[in-house]
Amino acid sequence: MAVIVRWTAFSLSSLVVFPSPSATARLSLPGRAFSRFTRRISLAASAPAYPESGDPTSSKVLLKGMEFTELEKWVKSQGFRSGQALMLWKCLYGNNNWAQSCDELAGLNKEFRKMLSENASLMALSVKDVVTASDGTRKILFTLDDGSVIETVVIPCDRGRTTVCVSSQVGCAMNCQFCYTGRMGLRKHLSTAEIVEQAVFARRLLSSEFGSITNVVFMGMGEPLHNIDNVIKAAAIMVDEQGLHFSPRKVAVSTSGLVPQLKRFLRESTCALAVSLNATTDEVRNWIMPINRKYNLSLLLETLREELSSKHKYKVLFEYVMLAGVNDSMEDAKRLIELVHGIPCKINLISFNPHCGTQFKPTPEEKMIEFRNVLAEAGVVVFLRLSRGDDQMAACGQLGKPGHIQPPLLRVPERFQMAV
Ligand SMILES: *[C@@H]1O[C@H](CO)[C@@H](O)[C@H](O)[C@H]1NC(C)=O
Ligand SMILES: *[C@@H]1O[C@H](CO)[C@@H](O)[C@H](O)[C@H]1NC(C)=O
Ligand SMILES: *[C@@H]1O[C@H](CO)[C@@H](O)[C@H](O)[C@H]1NC(C)=O
Ligand SMILES: CC(=O)N[C@H]1CO[C@H](CO)[C@@H](O)[C@@H]1O
Ligand code: SF4
Repeated sequence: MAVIVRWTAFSLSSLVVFPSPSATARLSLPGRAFSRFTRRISLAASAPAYPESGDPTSSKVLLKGMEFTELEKWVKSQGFRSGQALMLWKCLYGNNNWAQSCDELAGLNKEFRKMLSENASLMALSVKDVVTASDGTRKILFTLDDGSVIETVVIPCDRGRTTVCVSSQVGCAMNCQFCYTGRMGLRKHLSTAEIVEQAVFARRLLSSEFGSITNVVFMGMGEPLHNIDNVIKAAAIMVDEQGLHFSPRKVAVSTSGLVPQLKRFLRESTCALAVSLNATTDEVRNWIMPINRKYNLSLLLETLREELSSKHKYKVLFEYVMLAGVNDSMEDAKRLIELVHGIPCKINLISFNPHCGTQFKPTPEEKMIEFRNVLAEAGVVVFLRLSRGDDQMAACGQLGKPGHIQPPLLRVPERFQMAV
């Protein structure tokens, strides 16, 4: 695909030759960190990089699939102390550690390391490639055990905020009409370890360059709440205070609106929820987000209104991608105000990223600003998010590579024939 070709291959040598001065100052062991990546990436280019993670018949325990209490239980069952479990946890997730192999578990007792090398696996994914967009956005491609490929995007931002956008599935079943990943259909759910590893690896690879990676959004490939067990667990591991220690407010799971799962998420997880609204009428939403045929707008919003009334200070984030002639009229702005009335929320207005083969066009910037102003004047908390990385296909919601067999594009409602 032409747009993909514009990604420049991630050049490790340039990274080593020109590390930013602040990065060198901040990281205590820059040489060590970089040399690990060199090895990792060059190995990925040849054969199986980490055989222990590539063998599906292996009986090894996947360490990153466990919350701390489970890890502790397992470590004890192997005859070691819980203090050792905590040290291991810190090796896996602590700053400037992010251990990927037993060689990197310096400081752990020798017996314990031997047991781990025999019985545990530290890696759940192999890195295939890392590519850089012109705006600095990084895309990391990982290979799974079965050979399928997932993508993780790291988006640096000013003001010391860097976001990693993680995938939760290979492909996606939701068939949103604007979405590139949706064109793949669902191939499989990612395990907890595969989800956690994306965030750990992003920190390991890019902390020295970008500073701390502070935010996680589940907005890569897949509908996270379709894989809710693994997603809730992965999010819990990410916010563990002894480990990765992301703030729960800064780990956001983004859903297209699976209502029963959304309810469960709000009850069981401390992390943030984002809901892709993207339309203000069932007619439009049924078309661009077919999940709406199962869980319609009023059910979705009523559920949020009920669930959030008891959660103090909790705000849901609504994502609203603006499509020229489809959902960007001033009537839409007014309907949107009505729809979110009584729900503690923020609204992100996002400019649409055109990609190959899409039927939609982005709303012009002036019109987005006008739309924003209507909402703001009504007292709605609203942000404009102009897209990043769009020339590189790295923005969230357009990851993946559609195969030859694609889910059907839905019939365009009569009224919108002009818009597409
Ligand atoms: C690996 O696990 C098995 C089964 O629990 C145990 O018998 C064995 O001793 C472990 N290996 C090491 C080196 O501790
Ligand atoms: C939305 O869904 C609910 C529950 O399935 C149903 O009772 C209601 O009639 C639907 N509303 C509309 C406008 O279709
Ligand atoms: C809808 O919302 C999701 C999540 O924010 C986003 O990825 C997608 O591109 C949106 N698109 C449209 C057109 O609704
Ligand atoms: C739901 C709906 O009617 N949406 C509107 C979206 O915006 C276009 C043009 O700006 C209108 O024509 C649609 O009616
Ligand atoms: S926007 Fe999200 S939920 Fe919809 S098809 Fe794409 S990945 Fe799936």
